[in-house]
Amino acid sequence: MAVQPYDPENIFAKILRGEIPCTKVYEDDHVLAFNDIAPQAPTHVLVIPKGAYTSYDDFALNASDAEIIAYTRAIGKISKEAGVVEDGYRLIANTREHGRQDVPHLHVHILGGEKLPRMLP
Ligand code: IU
Repeated sequence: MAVQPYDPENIFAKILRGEIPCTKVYEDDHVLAFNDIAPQAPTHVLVIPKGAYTSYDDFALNASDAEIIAYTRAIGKISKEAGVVEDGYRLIANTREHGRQDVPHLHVHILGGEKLPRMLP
């Protein structure tokens, strides 16, 4: 299937533009993080880059080094601030159709706060 271009009307683009509210937990020049509206664990935060990247591969291949460092570092900081680091947590980046990505703006889920169900692989 062809890779879709970035859709500026996706819900996370609207959140970034302030058109839709979110419960913000972190923001810097390159990154925004907010609580998932349908949490799947006691801690469920979504971390998104501010740049217009559809998915993990788009970001990893096209973002600047500064954006990649900021995003990686922010995920570390947010996990620590959320208090999940000591007991452990899960990072998920559902990617495109087979990965069941619903919102076409890169987001990493941080899940923790309880022992999560085992998942494949
Ligand atoms: P996915 O990996 O694309 O399937 O994850 C999308 C997530 O975005 C999912 O967990 C939703 O609950 C979440 N979400 C949200 O936090 N706010 C919204 O307005 C919408 C979806 I639409």
